[in-house]
Amino acid sequence: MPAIVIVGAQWGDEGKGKATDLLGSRVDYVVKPNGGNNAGHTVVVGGEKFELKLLPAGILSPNATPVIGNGVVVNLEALFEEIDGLEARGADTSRLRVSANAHLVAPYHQTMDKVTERFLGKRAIGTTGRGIGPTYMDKVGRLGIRVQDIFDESILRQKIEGALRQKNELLVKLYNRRAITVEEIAEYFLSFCERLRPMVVDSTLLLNEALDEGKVVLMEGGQATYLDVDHGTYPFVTSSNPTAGGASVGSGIGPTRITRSIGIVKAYTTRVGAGPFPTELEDKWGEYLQKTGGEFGVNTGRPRRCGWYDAVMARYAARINGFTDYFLTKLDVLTGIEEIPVCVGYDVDGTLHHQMPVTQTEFHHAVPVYETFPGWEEDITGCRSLEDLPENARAYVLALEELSGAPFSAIGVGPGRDQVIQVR
Ligand code: 2SA
Ligand code: GDP
Ligand code: MG
Repeated sequence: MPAIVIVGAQWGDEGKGKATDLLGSRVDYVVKPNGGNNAGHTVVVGGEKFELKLLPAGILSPNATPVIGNGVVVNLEALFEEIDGLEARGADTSRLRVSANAHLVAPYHQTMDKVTERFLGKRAIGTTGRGIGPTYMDKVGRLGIRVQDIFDESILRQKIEGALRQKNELLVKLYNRRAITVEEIAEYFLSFCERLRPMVVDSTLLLNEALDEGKVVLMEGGQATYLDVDHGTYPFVTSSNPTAGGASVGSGIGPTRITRSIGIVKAYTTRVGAGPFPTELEDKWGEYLQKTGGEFGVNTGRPRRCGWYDAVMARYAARINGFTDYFLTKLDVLTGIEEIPVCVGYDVDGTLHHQMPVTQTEFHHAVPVYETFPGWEEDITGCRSLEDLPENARAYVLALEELSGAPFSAIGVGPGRDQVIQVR
């Protein structure tokens, strides 16, 4: 009954989509437990590039059933747009199941997201503008609208009315926008009923029964540990729990059933959006990593900030998520760099830290302490075993493993499905 969870160990875009795809042929269900269409997962199959947003990347695994879990916030317009796009390219999306308890993103959530960011000014989070934060706010504030609600028109209208009362106050009085009517929102949601109905299930029953039958369930976390609203660089985070514990809540699979927790970590670090980033490079190396690694948002196209590998962050992520192993990705991007610095600790106002500092202020003041490793020139994209790697690349990988708090079980050497070194 193995339930496996995949978690981003940094600020996202570590290659979780590829990792899911890699495991896809060995799993029966792939469930997305958190986030929404703020995610962006790239999978390259046979040279063809697929970009998944709201759908789990597991939708591309022909034998797996993809599930949108209860912890996800669903934009129905985006959902059907994505389904249609995939179908047009020949993918089969007919197995997709959606939790009756997942919350829905309404058009007013997107408005609130954008307006709030504008009002925050210099303190803006740099959200994706997809309405994710406001939808989770309504969920926790008990003003949310769930998938199941749109199949009961009278309940739907009552809920919309409750949600709009407070929103319209804000929109009209504070944000100088027009009031939204119950009718327009009800109409919007009801227009999706017919298409959505056959997909809606009790996803916790489906997944737990599958585990009872000995099937393999993969939980595909969106975003990442440092974007977690509890464990990340708050307030510069998303509004869900993209960590292993959050995957349990967001899919209804009890923690005792999770047998493997895989951290996905890039051989360097990137971040999109605002917030502290100790190893960020604002020099030619930052530009080099961005260009060579193709570091641009899948969803918004925003350039990603780039920096060296941060082992302090990796150790913290291993602790928070109880990682059993790591997939190291994008090692090939470092090819050609003469000397590769790795952050092994922080100097915070004169004090050396080997673990994450406790406070936000300390993390903002953290100056990386680097250890430097010799680079390699050889093309490694064709390597398929540790022995195939040039000596310096192998030494770099082994050093990172030693510093990161969990063993490396796979190493990515290119975006393709087969460009991977299986270590164990
Ligand atoms: P939000 O929209 O409320 O979740 O934004 C809050 C913060 O979370 C960050 N965030 C992300 N960071 C990296 N990748 C994400 N997905 C896309 C991708 C991003 C894109 O895969 O490239 O296309 O821009 C993602 N989603 C949310 C966000 O930048 C804020 O810092
Ligand atoms: P996710 O959000 O964690 O799924 O990651 P994204 O898809 O947003 O970004 C990761 C990017 O790196 C994608 O363009 C992948 O195709 C690419 N990628 C994944 N693994 C590797 C790797 O080992 N090498 C290279 N060069 N690219 C990779
Ligand atoms: Mg991404």
